[in-house]
Amino acid sequence: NLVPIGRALISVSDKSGLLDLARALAAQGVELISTGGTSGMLRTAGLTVRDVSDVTGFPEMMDGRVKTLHPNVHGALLALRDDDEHLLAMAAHGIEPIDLLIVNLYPFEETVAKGADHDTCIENIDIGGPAMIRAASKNHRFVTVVTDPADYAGLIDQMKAHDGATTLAFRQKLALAAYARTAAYDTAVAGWLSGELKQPFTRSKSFGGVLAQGLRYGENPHQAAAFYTDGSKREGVATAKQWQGKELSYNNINDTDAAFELVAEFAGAGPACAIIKHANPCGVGKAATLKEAYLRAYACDQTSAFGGIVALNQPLDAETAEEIVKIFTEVVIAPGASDEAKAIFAAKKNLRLLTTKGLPDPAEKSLAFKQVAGGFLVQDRDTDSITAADLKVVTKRAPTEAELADLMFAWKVAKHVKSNAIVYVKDGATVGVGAGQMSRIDSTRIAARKAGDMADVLSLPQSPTIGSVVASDAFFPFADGLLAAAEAGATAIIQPGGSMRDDEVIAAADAAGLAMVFTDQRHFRH
Ligand code: 93A
Repeated sequence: NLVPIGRALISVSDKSGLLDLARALAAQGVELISTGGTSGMLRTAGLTVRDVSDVTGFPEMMDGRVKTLHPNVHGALLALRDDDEHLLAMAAHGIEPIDLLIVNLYPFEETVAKGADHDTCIENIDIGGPAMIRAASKNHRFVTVVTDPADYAGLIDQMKAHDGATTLAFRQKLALAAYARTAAYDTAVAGWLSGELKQPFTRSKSFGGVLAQGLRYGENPHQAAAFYTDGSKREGVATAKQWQGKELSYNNINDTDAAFELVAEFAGAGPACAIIKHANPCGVGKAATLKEAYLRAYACDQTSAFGGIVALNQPLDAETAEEIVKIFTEVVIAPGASDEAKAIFAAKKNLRLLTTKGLPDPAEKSLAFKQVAGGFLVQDRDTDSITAADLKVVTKRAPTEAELADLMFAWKVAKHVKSNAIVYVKDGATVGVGAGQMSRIDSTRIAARKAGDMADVLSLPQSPTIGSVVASDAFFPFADGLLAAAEAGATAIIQPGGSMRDDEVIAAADAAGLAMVFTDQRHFRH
């Protein structure tokens, strides 16, 4: 898979590192072809270079709009070197192969950032550059393409190590970077034009992804919206098969995603179920059967579960389906469903059933985006998890085995609750969830109050938080939150630790006879 480099086309706007690169290529005996500005600079430095107009037989024209857009250039980049017809076409038309393309584009992004006028921005939309980059990238089996001066040194090292050739792995890596570059470039152009025309481009076919479906509306009816897939084919709402019911809405997709990502944390841990409303869990349970897991999740907050989204970590079976249809549920997602279960759902026209081939992998690395005015934030998805061995017991009393199992369960759930998150768990099911509050103590109290409300609904003799354990997604800044949890009847706590007042919080836990463990890991989610 080594391909030697005999001829290179260099056409760069950013001329940094150009001379060193060209000298190194010339020293390897590579023939250089260049566009106007680039060739001028190379010639001034004493290098031998052929003008692209000599290759195309046309002058650069129309203010440089047409320089390299010619079959003698594109044929030279695209021809398959092991295809007889391609070789014959090259011979018939006098096309000489180009093995290396060095291009960086007109500085469109920088021109816009400088506040240039409309016509200047238009003139800085590079056409020939991206065309060549895409051609060379497509043919990376034979052609090497470099789109970033930061890769010049690596290219020269590669050629020195392989007697003037490059490896397929190297060309593949550069081709990926090249397509990412042209994609980002065109996205920048679309973004600028969208601003110029004061028109959003929500429904464009490609928007950092592929248009999967135009949506009736967004979070609210006055917002236009669409659903894009990112090409990753990750198991989840984007790749699920819908069996029945009307089209998913924007909020359905968002909630279904939250539900399935949460229940995926319990892969291999026996049957588990999560019920979601407004992207937060209103109940999560595991049990010996899926039906029991659903009922335990439902029992946490029956009021909120109405019209919710149900996610299961195992294929939907008939007995669970029978339970689910007893109340109004918007969506059920599971890694499969039995024919009997499908038949039970078929009678419920408004219930959507989605099935996948498996569960998403909570440890799979990918990126998460969040928009802010004028830009967006990018971060790794929160893929961290812990085992019991990572926990540090900080109180005099260590958790019992039963408490430990519930603490681990609560911690997994808390990761999927909007901050400030407080989760009470008893015997493998949530009994109180406090989500999205600005103060941790409010989340602690709200969760306990909701648990008390459910005790009334279910005519329980006492609040289910009595004898429960509690997870907090971030440290307790003061002892008050912890004391509120103890007051609600919790006996053990899991939290990251790391507060300035940890000593105070630990002392309060000891005084209340609580067991507390630190995870040294935080799970904010906003
Ligand atoms: O105006 S273009 O889109 N038309 C072309 O045919 C073309 N070919 C290369 N711009 C074109 N380029 C770009 O010119 C390259 O992408 C590079 O950014 C720039 C280098 O021009 P020069 O060598 O004259 O400085």
